[in-house]
Amino acid sequence: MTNLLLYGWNDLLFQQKQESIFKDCLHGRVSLTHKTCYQVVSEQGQFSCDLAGNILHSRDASEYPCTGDWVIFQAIDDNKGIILDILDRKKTLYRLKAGAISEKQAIASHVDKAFIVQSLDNNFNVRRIERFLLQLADEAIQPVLVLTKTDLEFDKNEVENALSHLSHKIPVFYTSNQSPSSIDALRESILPSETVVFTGSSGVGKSTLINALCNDEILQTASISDSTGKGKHTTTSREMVLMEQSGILIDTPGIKVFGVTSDNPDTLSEVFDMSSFEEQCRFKDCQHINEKGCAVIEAVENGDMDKGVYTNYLKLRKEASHYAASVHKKRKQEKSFSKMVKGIKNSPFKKG
Ligand SMILES: Nc1nc2c(ncn2[C@@H]2O[C@H](COP(=O)(O)OP(=O)(O)O)[C@@H](O)[C@H]2O)c(=O)[nH]1
Ligand SMILES: [Mg+2]
Ligand SMILES: [Zn+2]
Repeated sequence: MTNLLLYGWNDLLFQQKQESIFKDCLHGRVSLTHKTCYQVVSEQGQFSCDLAGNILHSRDASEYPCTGDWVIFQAIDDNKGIILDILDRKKTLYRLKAGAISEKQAIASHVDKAFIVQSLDNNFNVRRIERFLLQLADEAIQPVLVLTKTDLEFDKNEVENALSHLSHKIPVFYTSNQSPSSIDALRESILPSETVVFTGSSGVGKSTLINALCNDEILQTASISDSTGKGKHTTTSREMVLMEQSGILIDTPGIKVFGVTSDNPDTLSEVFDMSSFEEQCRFKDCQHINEKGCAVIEAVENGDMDKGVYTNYLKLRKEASHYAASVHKKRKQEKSFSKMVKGIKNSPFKKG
């Protein structure tokens, strides 16, 4: 029998299950997502599950289960089942769905920490780290920066300088698959029954890292394809694995663009340490673009704030407000549509 406590099952989740009309069915955690087919780890073993019609038709795709979700399911045989309910999500890593303007995609749920993985060969990018920090802050997921491939050539001073405005806020680990002690240090940072999601571009070494942390070749990794050093043929499906009986690790496929779905201005100003400046702006509603008496612009001009940080702040703010406006518009349309449907239902011309 699988011990779900190792996978993070707790009293709070148990209480929630009791409130479901399906409380007498089995429960488990989604360990792999493939379209609308889900692998679920339960006390009775692994089940491959489909979604029940009520979930499939009544929910937005962003509310379908994702890896890490806790679900209630009905077993139909020894290894197949139907998901009937999803326990309340918390600490979910979302991204803007590719090609969409107001649709979120859930990547992993019930996540305590996110390892933002970047490799030191050619993948290190501070602007991308800031983007992740914003996305994680909204869900109160603890960020950790993991810089891989230290065995390859890189300029440590340059990296440290680029991170100077962030290193007091997030732990930074330097790792190499050729340095067991660097992997041990990372392993020690993961608490028992804590869930960690690994994010980052394809080829940075996420799967290699997970295998090293588990001392096992659980996940498939890529082989270096050519002289550019970029990996090829990497993971295509997310996977959740247990680390030596303590700690749950979730791998994600390399996502090229991680569009923000944050719509909370306070998070943005917190992530970019803006509040101390903002308080000194002459106007309360200062947008920090070209206003007179703007303390933020002043800070950029006199070097108290890095220009690259400021530019990225504006860029992400624009993205976030674009997302928020699109969501608002969509909700308004949905409301007026349901009003119209109600109107038809109440019409005296409605057929018996
Ligand atoms: N030199 C070096 N190569 C690494 C390291 N970690 C991973 N790699 C290589 O980078 C490639 C991509 O690794 P993989 O784990 O598949 O990346 P993923 O796409 O992020 O999961 C593989 O060829 C790995 O062998 C490292 O620490 N140093
Ligand atoms: Mg991988
Ligand atoms: Zn201002």
